[in-house]
Amino acid sequence: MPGCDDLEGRTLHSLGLQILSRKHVFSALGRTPQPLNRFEEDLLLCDLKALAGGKTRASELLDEYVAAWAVAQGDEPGFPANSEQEKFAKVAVDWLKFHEAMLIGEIVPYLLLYLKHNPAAGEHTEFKHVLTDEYQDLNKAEQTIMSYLSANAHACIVGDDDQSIYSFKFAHPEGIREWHNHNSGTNDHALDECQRCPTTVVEMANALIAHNTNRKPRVLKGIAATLHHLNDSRSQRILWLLEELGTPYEMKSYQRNAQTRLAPPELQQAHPLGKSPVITDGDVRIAESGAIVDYIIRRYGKGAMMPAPGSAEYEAYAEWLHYSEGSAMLPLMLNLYVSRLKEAGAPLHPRIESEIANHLGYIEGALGSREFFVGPSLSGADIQMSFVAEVAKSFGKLAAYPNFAAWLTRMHARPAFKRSVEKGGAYRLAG
Ligand SMILES: N[C@@H](CCC(=O)N[C@@H](CS)C(=O)NCC(=O)O)C(=O)O
Repeated sequence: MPGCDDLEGRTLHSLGLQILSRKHVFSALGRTPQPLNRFEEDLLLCDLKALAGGKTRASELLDEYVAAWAVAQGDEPGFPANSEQEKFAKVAVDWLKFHEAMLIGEIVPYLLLYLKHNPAAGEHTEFKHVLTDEYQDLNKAEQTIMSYLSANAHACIVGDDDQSIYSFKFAHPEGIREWHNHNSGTNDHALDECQRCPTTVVEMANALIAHNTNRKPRVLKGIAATLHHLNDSRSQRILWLLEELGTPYEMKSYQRNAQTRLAPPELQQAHPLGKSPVITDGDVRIAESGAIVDYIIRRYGKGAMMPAPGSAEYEAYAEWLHYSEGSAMLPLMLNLYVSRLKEAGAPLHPRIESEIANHLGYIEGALGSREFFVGPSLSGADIQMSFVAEVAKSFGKLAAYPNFAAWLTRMHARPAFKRSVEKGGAYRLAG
């Protein structure tokens, strides 16, 4: 990408040290940005202990001196709060000047001091783009530095005032909330969708952050879909798909009635048809396997498990997604139901048998020696066609179609399929 070699990522301290090391900055501040080592700090404390009334007090006062600028939440470094601190700070700074040294904790306040009192300095226009990450964790003085450095640049701040964890370092999360007030024309991009955690975790986070004070109310969304899974059913393939993608998901289990094999009435709360699979995902609710496979892959697949739209392979992929339930399952389901009629169903069987043979023969030929239905790797087409093969096998009809049978064995050997069976409960069609 053009210009990417000019990008630099660094901490504010290292940037500060670099700027303070410039000759013109040195002559403006009169301080040498040579960080004082820990063991050298001991010498300073020894020299100042008489003034402070003991070495321990000297150490405390030194800490107070470097923290003062951050504690005060001001944009002026130092801010001694009382005469003891003021006297100590003055002598400490003289000592540091004499020894041509600087405390690490002075780098940021001195950078601020320099930028504030030298508005015409080149550093104010040095950068074209300034991107600050975790803005909510900077204290006010650090945020002021970033606004000086980006006043003439494109500024981008990234952060979340709900996640400010550095209160002990005087972080100023208000800075991100108030950014609009000081920067007209700001473009806000909300990142309200959690890409990592399932919905329950996000709901817990929402409940927790609702207690934060002074926040702008907003609700995080989880991106996980919920699969309403009926044991021993077509929804097994959706579980398998979710396991293949490794995307977070939630599963609500429903058990078939042991006698009737029908789904329990609760499934109607997920979808009026009362059948499985159903997925719910925010405002989305889908109750048809092919459409579910298509949605999940587009929504969570990050380009995997489907051919590029517009390609010839994509058309074949879409055809298999529809074909499975739209055509291939019909004679297999008729076989299931008509068999229950025993003798009464006999006149229908020849047509059912020939249609089953028609479809399985077609699938066998289309699959040929291919490893997968479409393209060089597993796709939604394989997921969607698996139930056809499983049901055909359960009727003892798959062995006559060796390509399709071997393909099913390969699919069932996949670790994600095995995981889906562990998660979904006993699946009679897996055998
Ligand atoms: N074509 C639909 C069929 C859905 C369907 O019939 N699911 C069956 C499970 S394999 C079901 O829920 N049966 C229970 C019932 O009808 O009570 C799909 O593929 O999603």
